[in-house]
Amino acid sequence: MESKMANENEKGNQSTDDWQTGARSIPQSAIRNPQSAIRTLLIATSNKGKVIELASLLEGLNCRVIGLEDLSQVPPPVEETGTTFIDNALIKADYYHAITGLLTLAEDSGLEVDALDGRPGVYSARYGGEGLSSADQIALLLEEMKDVPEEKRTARFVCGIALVDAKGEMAIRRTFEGRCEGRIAFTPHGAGGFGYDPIFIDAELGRTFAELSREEKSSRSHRGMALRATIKYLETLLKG
Ligand code: ITT
Repeated sequence: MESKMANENEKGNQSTDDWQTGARSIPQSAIRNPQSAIRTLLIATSNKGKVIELASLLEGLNCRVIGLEDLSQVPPPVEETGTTFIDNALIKADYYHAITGLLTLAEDSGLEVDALDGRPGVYSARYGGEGLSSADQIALLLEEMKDVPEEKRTARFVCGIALVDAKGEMAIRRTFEGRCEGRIAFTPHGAGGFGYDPIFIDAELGRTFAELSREEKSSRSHRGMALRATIKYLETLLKG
């Protein structure tokens, strides 16, 4: 497993009073008091495909998992200005933690294609311009790759996860990374997953991510790998 962990420094300082969570999710006291907020985990992503994959793997944890939609006011997205997946995951986790005061998990991920010098990389969500559908992005990528032979179609999915929290005066900032090697198909295959899944062929299984069951994808994927390392850390954090 190629996961790594890093300790970081201080947290953001935006007021937690500006934002509230919906009645069905967290009591107000949980937001304003970091001690009681420790057992609510905010998954800070607006990508529904990610939420489905993350939530099912986090089920066994001794905490309440909520998403951005459980906040009564969903904060506007933060600009992802980092040059690495880890940088961007930290930007998002810091931002949503500063707003809510909750233990926050954010994730940044994408596809690195060797024949395109690592593109779309951290720009995977915005590849081809803001608002393009996944189907359009796939068509664009296949067009860019149309003259690239099979042996040069190597690629990988990379996922950076950041966990941010505060325990009393102590700031917690941890990061985890996962990778999955594969290659870009000539045409899309499969109906599962999301994003670039229909054109990413897993190097070991020889099928696209969109052809895998949810369990198979989790066991192989960049996100599953990074999340398993995150969960190990969370199990200790939530005990203490
Ligand atoms: P948040 O920032 O709200 O989490 P986002 O979709 O903008 O959502 P990213 O900036 O991390 O997320 O972009 C990741 C993009 O990379 C995502 O939109 C997909 O196009 C692609 N991607 C990441 N993981 C993937 C996966 O498992 N399968 C297919 N495509 C994936």
